[in-house]
Amino acid sequence: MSYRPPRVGPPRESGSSNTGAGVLPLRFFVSLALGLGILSLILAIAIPLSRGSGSTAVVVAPTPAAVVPTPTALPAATAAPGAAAAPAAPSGPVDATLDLATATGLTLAFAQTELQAPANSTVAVNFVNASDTLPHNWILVRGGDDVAEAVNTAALTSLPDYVPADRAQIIAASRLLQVGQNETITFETPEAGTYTFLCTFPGHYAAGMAGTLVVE
Ligand SMILES: [Cu+2]
Repeated sequence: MSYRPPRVGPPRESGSSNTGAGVLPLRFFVSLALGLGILSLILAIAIPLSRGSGSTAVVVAPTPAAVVPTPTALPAATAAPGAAAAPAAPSGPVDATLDLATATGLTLAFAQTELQAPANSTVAVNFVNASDTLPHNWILVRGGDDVAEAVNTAALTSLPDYVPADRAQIIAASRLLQVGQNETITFETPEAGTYTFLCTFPGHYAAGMAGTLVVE
């Protein structure tokens, strides 16, 4: 049996044996990374500059002005396409004056269901809402009950007076009169004939609030 003296020296551990060798690669990689960083920075500055100098490959972004829609002109407030404008009230002397009232209370009717007027004349209708409960209007149409029916339907959405914007079939119309209000409507009568007038407040014509103007 021979004697083997214990080993003297640094312990043989894998971690410590690599310490001395790892210093140089670490410094190498740090400086390499720094060098690459500086190089890429230079390239990042230099490449766009070279491309911008006379290169046709540069894509020009669309200008925002081409995308933003140009504002269109607002339509005139008084322009109602396809609608016949209300005729101007006659300014000359009145040839005939007619009194017209609604029924009182809740009755859906005119107090006068037949009026007479001369043809092609200036006529004034003194219209009174005699009801103490309901609003009413008065519309004279250019025809009979079929025309009145069409005007009444068109009036449903014609706030605030329930007078349609298209007045081609309307000879004369009051505004919507509230309880106790009155209005004088002056207009030119058409040629001889029988013309229907009605109230276009929703439901009133259907309940029979209508009459006739006999023009002679
Ligand atoms: Cu009415």
